[in-house]
Amino acid sequence: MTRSISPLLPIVYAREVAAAKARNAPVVALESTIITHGMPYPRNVEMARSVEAIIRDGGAVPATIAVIEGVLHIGLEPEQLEKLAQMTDVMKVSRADLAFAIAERRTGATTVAATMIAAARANIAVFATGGIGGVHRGAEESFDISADLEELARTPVIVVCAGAKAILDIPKTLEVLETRGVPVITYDSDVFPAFWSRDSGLKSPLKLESPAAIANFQKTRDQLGIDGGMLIANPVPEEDEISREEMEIYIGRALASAEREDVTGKAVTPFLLDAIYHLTDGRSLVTNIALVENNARLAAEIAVAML
Ligand code: PSU
Ligand code: MN
Repeated sequence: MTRSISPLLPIVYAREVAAAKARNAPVVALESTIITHGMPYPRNVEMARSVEAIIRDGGAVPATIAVIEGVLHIGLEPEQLEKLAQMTDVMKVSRADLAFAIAERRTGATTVAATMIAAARANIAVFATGGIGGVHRGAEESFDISADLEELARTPVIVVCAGAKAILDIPKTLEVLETRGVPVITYDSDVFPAFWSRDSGLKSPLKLESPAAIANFQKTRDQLGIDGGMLIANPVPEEDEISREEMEIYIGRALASAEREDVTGKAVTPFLLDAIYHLTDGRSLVTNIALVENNARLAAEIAVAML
């Protein structure tokens, strides 16, 4: 581990990430909320390890990001990853509470928004995840819109995801991204994917067919001085998908129990994911793992293409 000499921010780079940065090798950031709040142990840590291995196979270096006892970690050593995956009282930190977790020496898992902030600070241009947060169904009443969308608008990181989960209002999510100037590019498909399903029923705003084209698009944005992030939607592989019609049934039931149990705020996304896991007898988790792995593969290719 390389302890940064900055007296300002407690930040630590994992050995592998520090070495990669020293030789200017491509690095792919990974979030940790998906580990602590998105999947049960031990499947969560198995997923985290396999995603890291896929990024290495793709010629890049993985940097899983988390706050551990007040220190911002850019890359976790294997024992740290294992320990985090087993913990049950980890904060879920987004833009609003990333600094809080550090200042109060807490342990926090970073969401897409907080991971983007940390990645940008560490000069990491590409980040792989499962699904982003978005505009929740019923947002016109609840005002529940993920801070991930605002972060995509302001922080220059390429986020590779499998679209937005159909537990969200996908049309409104795409509208907000358009308003905030975030390019939404579906990889090799005309339709925007819906996480577990390849097709959300909506046309993708933009489409690109190679990692080189994505890297070139980002270069052109830089040349124009356009800041902010971009979203790459990578449809789940066909053999792993669960159809939209089938998911819609489970989503309806999960949303109904969230309403019955009065779940609000940060607890909403983890609650729905867990409810759907049970409703599908664990099949949603198999799909979730497959799509994150698929995104890690593409993110490594993009990071390599950006060199
Ligand atoms: N999607 C998943 N699993 C997750 C999340 C999203 O399949 O764990 C997490 C991500 O970290 C995302 C966060 O940034 O949920 C969004 O939460 P909220 O809607 O509270 O902003
Ligand atoms: Mn929310």
